[in-house]
Amino acid sequence: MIRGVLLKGYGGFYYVYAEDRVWECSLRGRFRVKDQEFIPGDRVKILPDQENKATIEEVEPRRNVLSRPAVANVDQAILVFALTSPKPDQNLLDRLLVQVTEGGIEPILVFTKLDKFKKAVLTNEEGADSIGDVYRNIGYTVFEVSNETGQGIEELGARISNKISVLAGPSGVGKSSLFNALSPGKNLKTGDISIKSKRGRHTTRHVELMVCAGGLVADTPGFSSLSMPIMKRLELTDYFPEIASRRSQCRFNSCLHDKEPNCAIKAALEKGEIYPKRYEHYLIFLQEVMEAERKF
Ligand SMILES: Nc1nc2c(ncn2[C@@H]2O[C@H](COP(=O)(O)OP(=O)(O)O)[C@@H](O)[C@H]2O)c(=O)[nH]1
Ligand SMILES: [Mg+2]
Ligand SMILES: [Zn+2]
Repeated sequence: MIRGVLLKGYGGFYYVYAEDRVWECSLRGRFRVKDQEFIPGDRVKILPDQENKATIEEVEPRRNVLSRPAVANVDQAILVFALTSPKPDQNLLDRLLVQVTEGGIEPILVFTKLDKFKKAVLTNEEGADSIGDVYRNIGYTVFEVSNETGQGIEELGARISNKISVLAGPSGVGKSSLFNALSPGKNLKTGDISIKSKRGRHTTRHVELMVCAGGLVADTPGFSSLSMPIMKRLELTDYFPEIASRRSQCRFNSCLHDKEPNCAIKAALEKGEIYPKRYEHYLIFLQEVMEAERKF
């Protein structure tokens, strides 16, 4: 038997990537009886039959599962935003960072269209850090790339090989272009926003993993907003590294870093050690988390 990864299910068959090629697989009868649902990313053992055909004999337990789109065993989420056109939506970016890390998945930030935006993106006043530096300083892994000139693509490719990744980010930022830049020769449609939006959100069902830069990558359709995961209000700081590292210095253990006295986070904010936008988003998300808490 050969170990492989399920890329997609389509038309009653499952397509499995193993030993550098794609196998068209059917299921063993016992799997059908169990009505087990297989999703891209599932690690399977297949028994080759003829040519490129095989049967799935075993499925390994999942390490994690991402929903919307459903992908199993995700090693990392590549959050894609453009440096310009469209301007990066930092609320959405911070929201995705919370969601992804809450799901136990490592985020990688990729800012595209570097060719269009050679100068640093100023966050506040002149001389402020570029958006890439903002997130690098907090401790995230950041790449700035151009899908046009290929700048930064090789370095990102090295981070993708031998891993299962999902691409997420709003539409128009260059996710499909990034996929193409990472795997020249296999063209994914780019810039087809009008065609895509006709099919709308239902395209999420057809998520598939594709071989890209020596790894497996799922290109997800664009989205514009997402709600906070259900959690306790005090847990939100777990997903803001710059708050998590300072919260033990607050006067109260239960400090929410909002209106409490002697708050180390507010002190750091005043000293310019925490980015105001990040803190602003923390407060917005805190409100959402508390509202969801009340409903339970
Ligand atoms: N100048 C420039 N244009 C880009 C870059 N990446 C994508 N684009 C353009 O941005 C538009 C949207 O790209 P697409 O890959 O379809 O975005 P998606 O909706 O995230 O998949 C297309 O017209 C691309 O040609 C880049 O790095 N530089
Ligand atoms: Mg696309
Ligand atoms: Zn505090």
